[in-house]
Amino acid sequence: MRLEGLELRRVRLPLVSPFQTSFGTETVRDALLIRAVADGVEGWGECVATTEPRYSSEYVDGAQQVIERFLAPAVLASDHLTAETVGAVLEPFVGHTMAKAAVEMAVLDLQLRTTGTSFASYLGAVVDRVPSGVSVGIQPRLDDLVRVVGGYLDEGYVRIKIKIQPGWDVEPVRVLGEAYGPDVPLQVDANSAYTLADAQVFRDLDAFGLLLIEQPLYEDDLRLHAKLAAMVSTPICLDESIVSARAAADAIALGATRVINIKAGRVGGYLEARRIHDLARANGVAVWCGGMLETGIGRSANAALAALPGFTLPGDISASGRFYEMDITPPVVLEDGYVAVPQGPGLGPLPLPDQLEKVTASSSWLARS
Ligand code: SMG
Ligand code: MG
Repeated sequence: MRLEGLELRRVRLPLVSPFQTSFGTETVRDALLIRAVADGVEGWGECVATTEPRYSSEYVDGAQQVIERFLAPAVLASDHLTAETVGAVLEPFVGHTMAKAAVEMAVLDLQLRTTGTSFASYLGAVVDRVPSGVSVGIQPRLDDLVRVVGGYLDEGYVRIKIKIQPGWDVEPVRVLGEAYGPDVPLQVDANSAYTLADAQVFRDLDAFGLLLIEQPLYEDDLRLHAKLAAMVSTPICLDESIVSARAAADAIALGATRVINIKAGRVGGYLEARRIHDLARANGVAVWCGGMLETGIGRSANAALAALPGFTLPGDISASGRFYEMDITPPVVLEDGYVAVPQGPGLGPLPLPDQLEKVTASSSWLARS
């Protein structure tokens, strides 16, 4: 294909409640969307970069700028662009995986819509619905946590993940076990808030039969994750550390991870995400699909990714209502604890123009020159 242009659109969606992690509190999702146009067809991508560079080094203003200055001109200059070649076209630019993933995603959606193919069939999805887990932020008090988790269990979520940080770790897990029993699938996510000197915290968590401990240590320290993994019985799962299939291969070889959280945005796109899935599966490493507070665009695409056979644990693919009063697409909903895998052409439903307009903060058009 030859792209006519790319629209970069910034949207601001207020969250239904503040989302606190070990690195900060989000109250609004400031997201960058990309609309790619060719031959009268459009495709949509969503950048998962956050407002501030706290989850990782990328942030949404920076992602927008690197797209405007470098990535968009590169893909717009290509005469034979396909979703499968975007990665190679953008390869000369180092890093910026979230920005690259958003560009590839828009081109992929456009290609799938042009050929009338669903993302699920393109990927080789093996199920038509995926189990839905929910990520629960750090709460002001333990009784708030019990109440909030109870609400999600009532809604039907099949797995609970709680955010932890030093001082909010063993106690919240113990209290949830007391409130809801040992059978509720539970996992924790530290977002790199600990050091190896905190190993005792994780040894103490071993008593609770958690599904996994997500990203306890620094993003760039596979060696220490391998050390910690050898000290505890609960599986260590890496999120931030896995920025590519190469990083995944290293982490697996080092024994740093028994489970991988796959986020297409973090690893440079859905095609790299599938490569990580394939690699993990070949090595007997379980994967699950992470979330970045996506709108219905990214959320729907994640549901299709999670329908691949190696995704054996529930993902952070919750209903739109977990974060948003009103999504920009028809809402992603929970049915008996599952989210449906979109079956129509493209990555999922298109944004609803009225709802999109309401939350748009700015937009710009980058034309082919
Ligand atoms: O989309 O359900 C979601 C959020 C899941 O906890 C979630 N994501 O480290 O896994 C993670 C965090 C990153 C959130 S960045 C604000
Ligand atoms: Mg995480």
